Amino acid sequence: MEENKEHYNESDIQVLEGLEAVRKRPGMYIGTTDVKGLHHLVWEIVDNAIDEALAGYCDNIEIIINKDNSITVKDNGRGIPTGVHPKTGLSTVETVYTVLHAGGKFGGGGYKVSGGLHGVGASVVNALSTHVTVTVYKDGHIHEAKFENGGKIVQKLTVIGDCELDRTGTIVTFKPDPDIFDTDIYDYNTLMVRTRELAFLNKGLSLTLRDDRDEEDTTGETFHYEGGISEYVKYLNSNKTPIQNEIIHLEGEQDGIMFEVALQYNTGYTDSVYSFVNNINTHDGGTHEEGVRRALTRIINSYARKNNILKEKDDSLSGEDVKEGLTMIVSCKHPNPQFEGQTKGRLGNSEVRKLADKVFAEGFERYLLEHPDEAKIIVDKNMTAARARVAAKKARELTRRKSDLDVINFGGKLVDCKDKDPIKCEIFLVEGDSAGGSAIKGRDSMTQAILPLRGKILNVEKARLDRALSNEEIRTIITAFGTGIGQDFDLKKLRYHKIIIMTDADVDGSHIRVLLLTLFYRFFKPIVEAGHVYAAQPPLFCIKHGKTIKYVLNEEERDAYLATLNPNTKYDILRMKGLGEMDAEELNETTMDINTRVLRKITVDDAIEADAAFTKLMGEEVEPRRNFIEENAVYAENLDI
Ligand code: 28F
Repeated sequence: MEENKEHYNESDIQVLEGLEAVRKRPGMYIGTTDVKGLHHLVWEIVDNAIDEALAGYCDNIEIIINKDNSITVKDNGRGIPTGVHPKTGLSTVETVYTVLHAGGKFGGGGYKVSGGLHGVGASVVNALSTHVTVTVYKDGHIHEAKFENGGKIVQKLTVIGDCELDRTGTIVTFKPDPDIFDTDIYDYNTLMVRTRELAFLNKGLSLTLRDDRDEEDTTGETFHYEGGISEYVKYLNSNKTPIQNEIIHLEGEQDGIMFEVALQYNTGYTDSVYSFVNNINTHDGGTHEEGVRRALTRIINSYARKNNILKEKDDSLSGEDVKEGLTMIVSCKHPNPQFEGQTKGRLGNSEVRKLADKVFAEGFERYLLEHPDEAKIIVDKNMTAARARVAAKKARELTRRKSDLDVINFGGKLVDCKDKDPIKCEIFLVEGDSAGGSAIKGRDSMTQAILPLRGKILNVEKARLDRALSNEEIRTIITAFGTGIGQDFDLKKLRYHKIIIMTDADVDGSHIRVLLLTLFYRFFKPIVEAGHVYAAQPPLFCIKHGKTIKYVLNEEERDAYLATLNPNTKYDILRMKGLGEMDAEELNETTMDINTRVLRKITVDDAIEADAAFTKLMGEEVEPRRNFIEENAVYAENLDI
């Protein structure tokens, strides 16, 4: 200890202990150390650049994925201050990059308006990286500091050159530590989707993403939206048919709280409403969203009554009725947001409800008065939705009564399993009768239920709830799941914890799978979100080799297996045609047996992207659907069971 004192002073030790704590428990600071955590590091750095933009000093941010999967972020802001920080005695650059929570504790003036879920900043990125370089252009000089090995400074902030006096900004390069993260490979699409979202949410700001691992990417993609969230709505409605010409965009400010909302109705039946606070998606809504929804319902009702569209005897339109076909983005920038709920995905500040209500009510009422034709189209749509709601309620009651009576007895379609413990039970939704037959014979009757799908699955993207509920296949699925639907939905009642879609590995199979996923996503979203939905992966090839039979999923696996065989053996490769051609034993062994099968978990990492993907795939446009391929964003990850 005595010796150390010659090299380290008190604050050095505190710094090292702080960064060491981050390395010991990275999850506490960035949530996870999987691929999600890896990407999280990028946003921690980008957020600092966005704060500089929100402060009004930066309008251009670049993100570069370097060849070695390190990341460079550049901005044209004022540059991190280079002088000595009064509280630490270190340069401000070093302070920001080594002192935990420096942004909050040491930051004077202004407020952090952006910031990820954890908002832990640059020092955490430094702690979890093998190399970090910070370059600041400021006061005619280029300043640089370097850190290695989890945030240890190896080059104090030094002037390494000169630049034009008016050139300012910050450049940060970091390489995530492979000892910390499960993977060190960045996914372009993941970074692109969020980069684009940040551009939508911060109008006027240019964000460029470039992938230097890709020889062909020389310029990168630049995202810049003068219209901000209006353009987000336009993007989300791009494969839908809007029923208004314009996008309504309203904004207001009070006591440093900025609130804005953009919306446009379309001919569809689902709603796409997303809300954000300080650029963070508030999945569970909150006061900003509530204020808007309340005002929307109130203003539409009063307009409909005043214009005698709703008669005195008619019931008022409900919140459900006015959201059908609504695409809306709500965005709030708040200096002191209170995030509530288990996942902190809900805004709690009550003053925002009032502000949102006021801004929305005034602006929307004026819009309806100034656009009588469109007002009529909107209210007519709401009225139709109300009638459908009543019809759907009746249909739902039918399914419910059926499920209450007897789950085994619905048309003899479902072949249920004996065990009743949902955790152990699986249901296979099987394409076609013949595969259904093999699956019934080949299953483990204790835990595996089979539901053969005979008829066509209705495309729920193009049908309202009441019509969907009159579809036989859909009714059977709802009854089998046991959860109910719509307002009655209850995840706890799910009868099978694995819902396995078993379709052929061809285009028709993909189509059926997408129809089912659309149904699940639109009507049973919590089931998908909770990770209960899987796709079975029937093999594409069967390799017979002497007495050995090997099934493989794709060409790569086939070639890899063949490479292991003695080149002098005479083997047979059979291309498997379809589930229906396998007998019960084969189907069991290749696709159903929990010991040998490979399942793919269907995940919804990004609800907004999944929403856009389903609209594209299943909406009016034919072309995107035809182009549907396996590698869709909706099937985010592989999972072996
Ligand atoms: C590539 C990542 O990190 N950009 C940043 C600034 C600008 C200032 C600043 C940052 C002051 C007290 C902390 C400049 N001039 N991009 C970035 N640009 N941080 S980070 O200040 C740091 C705070 O403690 C800045 C005047 N005020 C602020």
